[in-house]
Amino acid sequence: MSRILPVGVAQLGPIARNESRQSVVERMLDLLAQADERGCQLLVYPELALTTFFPRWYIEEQAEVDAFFEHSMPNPDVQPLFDEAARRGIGFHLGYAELCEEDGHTHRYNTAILVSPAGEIIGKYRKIHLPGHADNRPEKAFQHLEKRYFEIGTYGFPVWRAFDGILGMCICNDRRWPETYRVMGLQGVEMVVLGYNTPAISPDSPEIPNLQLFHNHLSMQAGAYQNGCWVAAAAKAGWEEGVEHIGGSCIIAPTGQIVAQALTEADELISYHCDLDLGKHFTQTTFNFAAHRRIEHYGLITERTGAIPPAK
Ligand code: ING
Repeated sequence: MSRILPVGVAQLGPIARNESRQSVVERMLDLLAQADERGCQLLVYPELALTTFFPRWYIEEQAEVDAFFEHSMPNPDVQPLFDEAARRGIGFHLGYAELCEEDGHTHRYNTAILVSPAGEIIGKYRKIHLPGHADNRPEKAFQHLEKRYFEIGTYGFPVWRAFDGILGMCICNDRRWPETYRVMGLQGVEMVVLGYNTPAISPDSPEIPNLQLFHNHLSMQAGAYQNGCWVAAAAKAGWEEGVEHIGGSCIIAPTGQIVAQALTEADELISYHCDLDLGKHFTQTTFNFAAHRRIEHYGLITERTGAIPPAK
């Protein structure tokens, strides 16, 4: 008997800098209601889903920066989402900026949580691959300052037994790195859920136009196929504070095929009834790690950070 998990992906359109969390949560509740009508048991919201993508700006005042962070989770702004999701018996993934006090210090992470249908936080992930730069580059049309605002995640890439399967999380740029999926694949992950905020034109390579949507799907389709897992990815999309973010929210099967994809750059729900046993066609054959991997030849992957070409 296959384990079918009905999954929804809630793409969000632009969030203005001055849009309140209450307004965003209202939009999220509308997508939750749509997901319920489709029988979804899990709903995936984007990265940094509660505010505008503030790392596009160089902000000097720490108090101004910290206004984009959640100082506790849940909190009064998001409690209506937790309550309504639990009332409907739907679990969800939520990305947000986490400010926390740990070991006597304040820390800030780009974080995502997995919440059970009963409204309990099952797991937390903190973004590891922080793109962009920490220094101010005012000459750029827009910046990407995640290295300024967030610390590197502290949890690695864990997975959790939940929703009758094995689920993992990553965040945005993490999805471009094969190591992300493989570390979870080596823990038997059956579905990776994630959110992203991706400018349509990369500020670092504007000369490469029109490839962001292709690279977005390429990375996740490869990760899904090579690890025999589902990928459910929610974009924050559209023209947000003068920067166009790609949409392309999608659900990808362990075959690597996109089985559902958003059509717009606005708030939009996509969904699919995911067979969590589908991955076995690959993890028990082509990608039977135990039978085929040769770790004695992979040492450079963890011994070396940057590429070192041969001397001559
Ligand atoms: N955003 C982008 C992402 O990885 C980026 C950063 C854009 C990297 C384009 C490379 C090319 O999708 C976040 N938030 O990581």
